[in-house]
Amino acid sequence: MTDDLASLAPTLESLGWTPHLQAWADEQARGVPGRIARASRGHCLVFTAGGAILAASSSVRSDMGTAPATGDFVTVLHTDDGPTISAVAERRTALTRRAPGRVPEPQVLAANIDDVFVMHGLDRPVNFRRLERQLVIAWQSGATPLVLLTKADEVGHHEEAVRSISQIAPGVETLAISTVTGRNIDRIRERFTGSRTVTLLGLSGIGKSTLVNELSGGGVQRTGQVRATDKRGRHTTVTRDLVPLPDGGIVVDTPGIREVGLWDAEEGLAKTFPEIADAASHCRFNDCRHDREPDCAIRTARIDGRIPARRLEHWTQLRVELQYQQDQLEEFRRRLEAKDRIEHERRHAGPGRRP
Ligand SMILES: Nc1nc2c(ncn2[C@@H]2O[C@H](COP(=O)(O)OP(=O)(O)OP(=O)(O)O)[C@@H](O)[C@H]2O)c(=O)[nH]1
Ligand SMILES: [Mg+2]
Ligand SMILES: [Zn+2]
Repeated sequence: MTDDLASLAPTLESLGWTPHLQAWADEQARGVPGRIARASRGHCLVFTAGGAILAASSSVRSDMGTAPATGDFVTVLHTDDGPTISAVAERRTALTRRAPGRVPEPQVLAANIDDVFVMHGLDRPVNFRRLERQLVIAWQSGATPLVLLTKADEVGHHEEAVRSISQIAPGVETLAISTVTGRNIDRIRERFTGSRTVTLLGLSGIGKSTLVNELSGGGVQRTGQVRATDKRGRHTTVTRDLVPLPDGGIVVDTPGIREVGLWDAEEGLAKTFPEIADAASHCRFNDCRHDREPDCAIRTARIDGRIPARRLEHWTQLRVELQYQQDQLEEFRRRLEAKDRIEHERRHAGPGRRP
């Protein structure tokens, strides 16, 4: 059960605490160091040298503009109102998506991670577009993506799926795994050493928590059956939990996510579509729109068949999405500023000057 997380007592070193972080914590004047095991609205479960503690985090939200996320290194201050997160250390890496909803803002799914396991169930057809989106945010995070095809025991021929994914995920290791037969579980286990932190990403019901339990050798995380009719998961996991493994390494279990909105992901996009990014750098014009411009390397590569039409179409759509996002953010900021200005003027205009 997930509540077992609070009973774990990993050392700060095993969680990745470094002399560099210690120097940072010392600068914070007060507060005990720790790493966030689970971030919820308003409070976080934090692993500290003295065990796991529940700390309020609302003040940080307003003071620093950084909402603490699972995996963050923090300091916790014991105040009259109880433990409160007083500071969040700069993130080494962060898996970030656009938060669902109308307001353009980022949401950090996991911080200070080394690998992102992008997971798909072999019990249903692989959705290439979803996979590419996940790879964009995985690459953008600064961590290394790896594709895991789960439930290999349920299908006879997974070689074909692995092959087709290798084609659309160049440079990304792809493994078919099964927690039932143990296929490739040792290969995965090998990655978990020291304080190496891996986060899982994928739809509900594909076996994320089952893998966590397999790696941790116990039932740390609750798992749930998928619906037999359409293989849909039941959103069993509802929090992002940092689980230290007994033999080293740390895994972040996450709730299944369907919507992978991009947030500031130009670099991740280029790494996910390297053949297109490479061609783009050879266009005659720096601001080539890859439309009717002369000497457009992308168009040439497309005609030569070096860039598949489906890939180019998806890349183009994702670029448009990023641009739209940027425009929306600027518009949003402009409106906020205007609102602040009106507010400011209203406060500073004396009563006599009111119309
Ligand atoms: N056959 C087979 N079933 C598996 C495997 N891994 C997980 N399952 C089953 O898939 C179902 C869903 O597993 P979970 O681990 O709860 O899935 P999850 O990705 O954590 O789902 P959410 O928490 O809802 O996001 C359970 O019934 C598991 O027993 C596998 O390798 N093979
Ligand atoms: Mg789960
Ligand atoms: Zn071009």
